[in-house]
Amino acid sequence: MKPERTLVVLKPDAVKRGLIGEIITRFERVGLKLVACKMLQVSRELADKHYPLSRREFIEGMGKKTLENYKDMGVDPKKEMGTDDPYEIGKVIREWLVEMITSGPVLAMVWEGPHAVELVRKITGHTLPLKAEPGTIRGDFSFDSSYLANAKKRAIKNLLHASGDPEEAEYEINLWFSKDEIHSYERAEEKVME
Ligand code: IDP
Ligand code: MG
Repeated sequence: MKPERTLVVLKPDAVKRGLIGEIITRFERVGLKLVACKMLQVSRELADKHYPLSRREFIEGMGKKTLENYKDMGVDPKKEMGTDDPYEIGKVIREWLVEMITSGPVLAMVWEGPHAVELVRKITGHTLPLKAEPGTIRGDFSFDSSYLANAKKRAIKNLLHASGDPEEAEYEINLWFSKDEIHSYERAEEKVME
């Protein structure tokens, strides 16, 4: 099986809370290989490309997650956000996201291994930390929800970004890293797990 690669970005809330080591450890101990890593201040241009307005299903998906969270909590989306259209809600959230990811330094990484995309998402946990299982990064280190975030007109503080599928991973790795920033080496587990 060809090893997969996936992009992980520790967002400013993770960096500022001193959770870099804790988060890296979780990916390392499962057997994933860190093949690229850098700290950077994200520009508006990179943020716009990372959260592309043209990806309608992504924008709408964020709106849908918000609507689900509101339904669970008995909140009227029209009262809270002025609309119940998932695309319109998604566009507003995307702007908050761009503000958040450019608000301080982030740590961008590429992790490699079999099923890397799925494995990283599993360890990361649900988008809404309130819904994320204990044992996942988001479930263990945050309690944020759409309700709390939207009331303060900010993005959900869920500590990290992780590519959603292999196609997204390929696009994002090319966007964040040049070829010569991605390294190749062997981890001891590779022999044991053969
Ligand atoms: P993901 O990070 O789990 O892949 P996406 O649906 O891709 O989740 O959303 C991207 C980011 O947008 C989330 O990580 C979160 O920071 C933010 N976000 C998603 N839904 C909401 C919301 O309802 N309010 C505020 N921010 C949100
Ligand atoms: Mg996503």
